[in-house]
Parts: sequence; C-alpha cells; structure tokens
Amino acid sequence: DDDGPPDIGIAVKTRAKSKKPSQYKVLMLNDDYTPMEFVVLVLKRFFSMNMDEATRVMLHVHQKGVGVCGIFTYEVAETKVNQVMDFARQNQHPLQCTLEKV
Ligand code: TYC
Repeated sequence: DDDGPPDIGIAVKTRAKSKKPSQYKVLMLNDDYTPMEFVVLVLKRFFSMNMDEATRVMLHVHQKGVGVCGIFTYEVAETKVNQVMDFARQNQHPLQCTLEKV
C-alpha cells in the first residue's frame, strides 16, 4: 500500500479478560435435634453423595459442629442452601446450612 488513503486497522479484542467465578463452600451445621438419617438424606438428595459419603460427612458435622457439603459458584451454592433450608423446614427440623466464600 503505497499511494492513496492510509489503511485503517481496527483492533479486535479476541480474548476477553476472564476471571474465574468466586467459589463458595456450602456448610452444614450440627444441632441436637435433627435426626442423623435426615441429614444423610439431605446430603444424598441435594449434594449427590452416596450412602458412604453422606454418612461420613454427617458424622463429621455431628462430631466437629460443622462440615463442608461441597464447593460451588455463588448461584449454585445459594440455591443448595435454600433447598436444604426449605426441606428441613418442611420436615420441622432445625437443620442449618450456610455459605462461606472460599
Ligand atoms: N447431632 C444430631 C443428632 O445427634 C445429628 C446431626 C448431624 C444434626 C449433622 C445436624 O448437620 C447435622 N441427632
């Protein structure tokens, strides 16, 4: 390109700056009243654990006071907390579940 109007170039950003979405732990809290079998059911139903995993996590929470059910993006973690709290309330158990930024 020697003569004529100058070439015009448009810079196109091909790769957007991508930040990994923040991760959140879903925590299960111990209490004195929720039956162990109900906690196991919750862990199986909402966190896709098998019987062995669910029992291990439930016993950990029972002994230590708190335990991790899983790590998710904020939206998924919040949904799981709401599902667990609704299910516990429907069954009149005081089971508590919460999220915490990783
Ligand atoms: N501590 C309860 C009991 O003895 C069992 C339990 C375990 C409750 C885990 C809540 O997140 C929990 N029946």
